[in-house]
Amino acid sequence: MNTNGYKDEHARTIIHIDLDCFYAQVETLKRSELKNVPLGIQQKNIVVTSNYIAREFGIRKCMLLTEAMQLCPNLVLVNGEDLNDYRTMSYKVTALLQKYSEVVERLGLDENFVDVTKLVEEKLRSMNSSLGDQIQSVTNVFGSNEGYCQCGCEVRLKVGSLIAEEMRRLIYTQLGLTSCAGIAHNKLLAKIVCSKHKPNQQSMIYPDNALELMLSLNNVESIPGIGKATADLLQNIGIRTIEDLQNAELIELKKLFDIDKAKFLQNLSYGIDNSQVKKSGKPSSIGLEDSCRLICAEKEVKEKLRELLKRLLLLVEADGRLPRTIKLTVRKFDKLTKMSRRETKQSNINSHFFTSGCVAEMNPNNIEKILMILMNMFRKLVKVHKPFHITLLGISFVKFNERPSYRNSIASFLRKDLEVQSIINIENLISNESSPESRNQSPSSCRESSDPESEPTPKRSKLAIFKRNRNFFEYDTCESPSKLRVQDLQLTSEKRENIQNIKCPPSVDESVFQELPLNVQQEIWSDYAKSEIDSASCANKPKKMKTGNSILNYLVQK
Ligand code: DCP
Ligand code: MG
Repeated sequence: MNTNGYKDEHARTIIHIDLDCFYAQVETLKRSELKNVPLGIQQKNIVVTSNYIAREFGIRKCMLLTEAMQLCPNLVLVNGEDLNDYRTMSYKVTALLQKYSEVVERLGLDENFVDVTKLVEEKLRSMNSSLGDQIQSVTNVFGSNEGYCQCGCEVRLKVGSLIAEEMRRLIYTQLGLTSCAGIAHNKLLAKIVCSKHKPNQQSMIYPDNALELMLSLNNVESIPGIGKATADLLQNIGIRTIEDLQNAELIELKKLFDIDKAKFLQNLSYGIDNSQVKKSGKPSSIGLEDSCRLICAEKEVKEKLRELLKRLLLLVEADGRLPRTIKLTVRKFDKLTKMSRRETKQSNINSHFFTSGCVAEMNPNNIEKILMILMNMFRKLVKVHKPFHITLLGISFVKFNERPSYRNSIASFLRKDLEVQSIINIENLISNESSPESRNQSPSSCRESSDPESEPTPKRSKLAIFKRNRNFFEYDTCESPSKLRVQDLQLTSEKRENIQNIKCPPSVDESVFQELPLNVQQEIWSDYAKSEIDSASCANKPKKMKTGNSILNYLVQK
């Protein structure tokens, strides 16, 4: 077996917990009359999830509302665009799991990995034999091999199963939620096996059935850790199935990925995953930003920043930590080139500004001092004595000190996780939108999109999001002379000859692209061209489109 020299260690015991039809369960807890009806959770024109009664009618996650209603005309719909209750419940679940191990990693809102290796060892020391019967009653065991591994993993996994059962019971009795669990010696297998028996069940896999489990998956994209972008790259060299990836020559994979990623991907196809369960912590930054109509005066900048800062301070208050670095983001619009560019600057900030812990009690002088720091940064980013045009302002706090009284306390943990808002844009954001890919990310250090805390945001069409986030579309109706009109943004006639060169980049939805104004199309195309040049200059690196914070980022099909 080609395992690229990695040893598949069985020393750990990992439990993956996934709540059943999460949003639907939370809504049912609020309204018990929903319990026995087919229930769909609606975001815009999509049913993001449904309870298991509805699933019997063929309703699937992220199905169009019209299609779902055709399948089940009696479907009861509840709007699920406000994620607050889901987020609160999600943190309660994680807090319960932390009773079993300090190593708990959140994945999205309803999944957690728990490394129970230590607990299993403790239990084993205090337990005596006859575990077999207990396991069989509660746990589905995946696979046809009954091989015997010398290292003792089988008994450890049995104890892990008992712990998983207890966890699920606790989640049910304390919070009223049913869940599934997967038990394995690594994260990858735990997550995959978890999905084998649903709902309200648990499944375990012994290491010698890993290959069988991997081969039960339809294609490489079904492997947690391989997203659409990687799957597309693999497909280009003819790798589609798990077997294809297992049998691929490393030299072929190295044409697409660096050597570590190439080995990592191939190992996944064998069920080998040495990545650790990473203890989830607080978000690394809390921020807000707002795409604004054209701002050309310092006074306007200050007012906008004041407004943003006030909102941001409420988020910081809810988070509970004391910020010590502040970052300003501006997007400058160049009237000549009709291009926009984001720039940032950061500065240390006195944590004592925030010690009151409550915005209402915060010394107004401190708010003014923070504003002064921001304006100083702004003047470093923008030559204010010359005409300038700003189309976006953002503030974030990026480093924190723990508030002493909250350190290690459950109360601290249950404070809201704010990174979602931090991902930025008051008007509403897409950067943290959980695509199936990001939900699929899981077990590795080689994630394609890196935020394990990411959670789904209400669904919205890409064009709608784009329109909402960019005020370009509103300029033609605005009356203020300071505001740019659409005509101002159009390409001048001399530049029109370049239009032929503007194409819709691959991965961008052509129909959306065609609806955009020419200047925006041009910006997208040039962002794409630049990302191509960047990646061409990094030989041997994976060719992943670097969209950063550009418009392109809004439109790339994930
Ligand atoms: N979700 C979403 N968009 C998706 C997938 C899920 O908004 N593409 C939301 C709704 C789900 C929640 O995230 O309730 C958790 O996702 P799961 O994939 O775990 O789905 P469920 O928990 O609803 O169902 P299951 O019982 O299959 O786990
Ligand atoms: Mg779930």
